[in-house]
Amino acid sequence: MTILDWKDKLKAALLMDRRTFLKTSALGSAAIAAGGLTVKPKEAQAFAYAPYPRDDDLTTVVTSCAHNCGSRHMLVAHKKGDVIVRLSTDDGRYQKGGEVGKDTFEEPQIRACLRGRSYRARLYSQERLLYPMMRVGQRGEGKFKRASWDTALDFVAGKMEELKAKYGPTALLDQSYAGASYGVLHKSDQIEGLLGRFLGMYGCRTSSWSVPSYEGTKFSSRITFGTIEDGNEDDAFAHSKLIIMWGWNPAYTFHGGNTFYYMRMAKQKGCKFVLVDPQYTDSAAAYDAWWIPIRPNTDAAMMAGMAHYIFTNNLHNQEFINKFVQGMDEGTMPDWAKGKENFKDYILGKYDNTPKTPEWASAICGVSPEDIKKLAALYANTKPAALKASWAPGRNAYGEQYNRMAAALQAMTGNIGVLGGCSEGIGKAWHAEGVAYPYDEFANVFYESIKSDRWAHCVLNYPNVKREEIGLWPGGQAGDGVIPNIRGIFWQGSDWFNQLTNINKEIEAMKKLELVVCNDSTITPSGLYADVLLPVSTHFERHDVALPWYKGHYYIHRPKVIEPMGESKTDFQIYTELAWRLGGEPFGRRYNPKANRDYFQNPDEVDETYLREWWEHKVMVHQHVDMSWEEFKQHGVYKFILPRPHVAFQDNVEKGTPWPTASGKIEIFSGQLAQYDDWTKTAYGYEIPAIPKWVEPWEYLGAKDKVERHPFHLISPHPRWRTHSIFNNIGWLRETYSQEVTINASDAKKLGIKTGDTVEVFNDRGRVVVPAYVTERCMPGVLVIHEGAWLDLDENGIDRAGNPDFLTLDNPSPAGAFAYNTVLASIKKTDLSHKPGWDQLATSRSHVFRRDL
Ligand SMILES: Nc1nc2c(c(=O)[nH]1)N[C@H]1C(S)=C(S)[C@@H](COP(=O)(O)OP(=O)(O)OC[C@H]3O[C@@H](n4cnc5c(=O)[nH]c(N)nc54)[C@H](O)[C@@H]3O)O[C@H]1N2
Ligand SMILES: Nc1nc2c(c(=O)[nH]1)N[C@H]1C(S)=C(S)[C@@H](COP(=O)(O)OP(=O)(O)OC[C@H]3O[C@@H](n4cnc5c(=O)[nH]c(N)nc54)[C@H](O)[C@@H]3O)O[C@H]1N2
Ligand code: SF4
Ligand SMILES: [Mo]
Repeated sequence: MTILDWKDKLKAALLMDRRTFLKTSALGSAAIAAGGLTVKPKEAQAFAYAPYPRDDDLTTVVTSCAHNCGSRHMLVAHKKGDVIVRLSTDDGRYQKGGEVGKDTFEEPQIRACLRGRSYRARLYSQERLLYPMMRVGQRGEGKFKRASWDTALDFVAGKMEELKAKYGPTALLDQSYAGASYGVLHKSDQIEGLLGRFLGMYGCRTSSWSVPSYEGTKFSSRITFGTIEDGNEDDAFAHSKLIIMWGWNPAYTFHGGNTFYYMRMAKQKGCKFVLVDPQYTDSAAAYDAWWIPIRPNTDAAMMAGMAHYIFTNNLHNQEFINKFVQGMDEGTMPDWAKGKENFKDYILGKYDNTPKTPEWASAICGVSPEDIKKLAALYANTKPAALKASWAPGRNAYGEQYNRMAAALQAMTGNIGVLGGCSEGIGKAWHAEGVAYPYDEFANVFYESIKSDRWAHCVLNYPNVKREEIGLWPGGQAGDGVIPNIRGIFWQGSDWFNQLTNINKEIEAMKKLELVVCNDSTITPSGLYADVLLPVSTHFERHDVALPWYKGHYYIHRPKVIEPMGESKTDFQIYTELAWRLGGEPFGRRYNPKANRDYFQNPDEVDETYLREWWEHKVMVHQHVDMSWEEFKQHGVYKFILPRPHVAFQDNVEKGTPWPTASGKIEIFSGQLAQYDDWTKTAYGYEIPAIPKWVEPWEYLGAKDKVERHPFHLISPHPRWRTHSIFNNIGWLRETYSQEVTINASDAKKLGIKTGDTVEVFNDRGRVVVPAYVTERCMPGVLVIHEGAWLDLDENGIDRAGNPDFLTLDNPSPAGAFAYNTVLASIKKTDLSHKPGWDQLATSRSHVFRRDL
């Protein structure tokens, strides 16, 4: 069927009575376009009814929003028949004892943000994947043909067998990620996810060990505190007298559902706010913060300057240091390491004759010595004070040094383990019961594991790859030091092709692969590069329980609100069915012990059993919850009332509980790092100092020779209007922003650039085209482009959408940090045009995509 035929059908449909048309149009169009159907798709009624239904015509279902977004808020679906007609959010009445308007300090509402409230537009979007699709054009071209589930799964299973037999147990790369990890059952992610369990059990899996968000920060938390649970719950912020937002913009990038609310409580009680960031953010505006613009990637140097001021003015808390810290100074070094470097002597310049004075730091970070001293004094003298060292400044070359340096400041001022202080770091707080399916010896089995964004390097250079180049995890099951021979990629809950570093290198590596499988509910940029697209039902179309994202102490029930759209299935259904196909009943049952073969058709009962058992055996027993599963399902939300605000390490400080490190102390001097002799045999690959130090990043404004070539430092924070790449295609949100590059007014003036001009931002790795936004809110020498735009290449390989990952570096920072914010680039006006998103092309794109080729 041609597009013309399709248009005729559409015209005819428009003449039908509106209700009948709506029943057949949204999915029907795809069905018609696909032509010659063998399986009758479920009729979907997507859009609004006429007349618009009154509230009492609608059924109300409490559920939650989803994805890797910084929080977990309530959504309330109002539906008629099988259609969600509108979405609302918490208004106080959905918790036990709740009523409309109830919103207390202990139990604030969990109200959705602008993205969550737009979710209906995503659910019913033009880019929604409804049927299995198989590639007919080149990778990246976006030409697919609809296939039956049988054909698609047979193809995938056949290829898996072939690749495993030919290339061994490392041939398939697991690139699942956190798109779906905040539910207890339908999970994606590298460790607990459904894909990892499936490929590991199958006996062919290279896993990806580093997380884009905070691998450097994670390293720092583990090395320093022995745990990533170094966070407070949000309400602790209300007790701070000083909050330093270091590379943190909670007005955009939530790290908890009600953080902003509690920070407002603090403000009302007179808390002072500081922002250390190359940009003046909306958070700074909201709290009237003192803005300290800093050159990107120089945070560890500025913090060293603060430490120098604090030590030399005797503002540190020596009692806290002596009791709880290892290696802060000579007196707190362990006996076995007496001759080794300690932190204070490094700061005072004993080892390199360079005292890390505020003046020394100022030359690197661009902040005046006076401001460094003033902030150091303010932080050391205000009690309690929260230095919230966020992740973005650690998403850099040697980013872990920034977080370790922050931990040193938090420790020397005694702001750890006290209400109103802060030891984050990673900031994971309250412990949730996270997994409802078997998490046993088969979970997270891998044959080799590499640093996630080095896959392209590994594929392009195989077999001439050194283990340290890819961060090879020691002791892989395929043999220690075996370089994985990657021939296929699986994406689940990840749009990593669009989101990892140095996309042009990925495009090259893609050409060498023999199998690319993408499970998603939406057509994504990664999907365009896949061989097989498997349509996944969203969290509105399956049964689960939602978990908070790092902070928050509640569970939200996620019932199946509507039937799965088109022929979509859950990831669990897909991998269970593949397991049966690959290994018959033994594999099928081992993978999903509660399911029979018919799980692919009817998952509801099995899913309910997993969830109920999780609630009854884990939540009710381990967390002493007395609400029954049935009652929970009725309420939709369970909130824990904590006996006191959750503050990390409070027991360590108040009761002397040891930290989970080898020494039982906060390790500013890391015993573990001090003892490695061959770094190439560690996953880090290269040396990491045993104490926090300023280490020059590969690219930054202080790298004189490189700056001559590309004079701007580009950072790429997370957008308010998207969760990474998710929601990029939502018209409502699109109306509120444009993907643009932010540039300082004086820089723009020199280059003749005005707001709205189309510019090219480029370096040796790639080129992107975006409109410019000229402002004083970004410091000179710095450019800002938000991550997550859906790549859209022109015929010369230039990205017209403005995805900064065409410019980022994939070099491995030793501790595993992704170096997203370590980028030098140039900017110039251009005649090329910017494409503000596929949404503008959505209709035509989905016709091309779905038509019968
Ligand atoms: N709306 C929204 N919220 C989200 C997400 C999302 O996609 N959208 N994603 C979630 C996820 S997965 C993550 S990992 C977190 C990320 O959370 P963060 O890492 O905290 O967030 P970013 O937005 O990357 O950056 C925060 C601030 O750091 C600044 N910054 C960048 N580089 C530097 C630097 O070198 N030094 C200093 N001092 N500041 C710097 C930026 O200008 C920005 O204002 O957010 C979560 N929350
Ligand atoms: N330049 C730059 N790039 C960055 C960053 C940066 O700061 N700068 N930040 C990085 C960070 S911190 C992160 S976390 C990554 C995020 O990178 P990704 O995790 O790749 O980003 P998302 O856009 O969240 O993609 C998740 C995908 O999962 C899909 N999905 C959601 N639910 C399900 C489900 O149930 N099943 C399946 N199969 N799929 C589902 C969504 O539709 C979406 O396509 O981006 C990184 N990229
Ligand atoms: S913060 Fe996240 S969970 Fe909350 S409404 Fe926004 S997108 Fe949804
Ligand atoms: Mo992230």
